[in-house]
Amino acid sequence: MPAPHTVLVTGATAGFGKEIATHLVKEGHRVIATGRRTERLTALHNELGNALFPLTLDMADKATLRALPHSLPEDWRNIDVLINNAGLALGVTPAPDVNIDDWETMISTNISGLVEITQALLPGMIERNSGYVMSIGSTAGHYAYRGGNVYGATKAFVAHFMKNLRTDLLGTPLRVTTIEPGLVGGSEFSNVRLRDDAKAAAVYEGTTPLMPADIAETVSWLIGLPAHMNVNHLEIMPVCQASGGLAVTKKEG
Ligand code: NDP
Ligand code: 8X3
Repeated sequence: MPAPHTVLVTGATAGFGKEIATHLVKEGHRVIATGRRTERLTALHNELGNALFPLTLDMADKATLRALPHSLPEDWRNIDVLINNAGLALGVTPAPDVNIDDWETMISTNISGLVEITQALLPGMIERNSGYVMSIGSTAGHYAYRGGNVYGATKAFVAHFMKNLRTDLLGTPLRVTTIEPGLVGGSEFSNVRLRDDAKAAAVYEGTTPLMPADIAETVSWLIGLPAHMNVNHLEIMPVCQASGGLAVTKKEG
């Protein structure tokens, strides 16, 4: 895939997505930046200029997702790279006490929205014989932890959907990758999840977490790899993090 590319980044109003969009525009790519918060997309457009196309898009809006890319201006329709980044965790409440609406929101955003937009863009990529689908999974999709319940399961879905997609696309030049980060600060992820800014800040206290710029750098590196190379999945943690082993409960006395 020769540069520059047309890249669609979901969830570009904050965190990883905003950093990825900014990084890629500065590298000379054209970026469609999406999210629900229009004012943030407008600000990004004002900052980065016409190499960025702001598109207000709710990942729960299936009809709009299905109409892509034909609903875009003609010179933005040939999308080379899809970055499935939009997503969220809501709560760390153990399953019996959880608000089921939070589970539904995570499923509709992290799974349903992701599969809708991916399917909508694949025919064009196949027709042009060129394309890259990259999704942001999570270490939470591999390692179970208390309160991770549906969030972790949505990310396990993302990783496996991407593996199956790659199998379906074998014989085409399309590339498929899941990036699976661990602890990343500098985004709104924990503020959204914990609904409490002080608790969110405490998650990162005393750590040197990954930052959105690290994820953007990784995305850029992946896009620039030779066309015959496919990284299937890439797990990334900060040095201060490792998996924690299994839990055991013991009888008292
Ligand atoms: P942020 O909360 O900072 O950003 C999330 C982005 O997703 C926002 O731009 C938000 O836009 C968008 N989004 C959420 N819901 C919707 C929706 N219904 N429709 C459209 N856009 C939506 O989080 P991060 O940048 O940290 O997270 C980005 C991705 O990385 C997520 O998928 C997350 O699960 C994953 N991840 C995060 C890690 C971390 O530690 N931070 C680690 C591993 C993975 P808006 O609200 O404007 O719609
Ligand atoms: C975010 C990483 O460990 O907070 O996906 O679930 S974690």
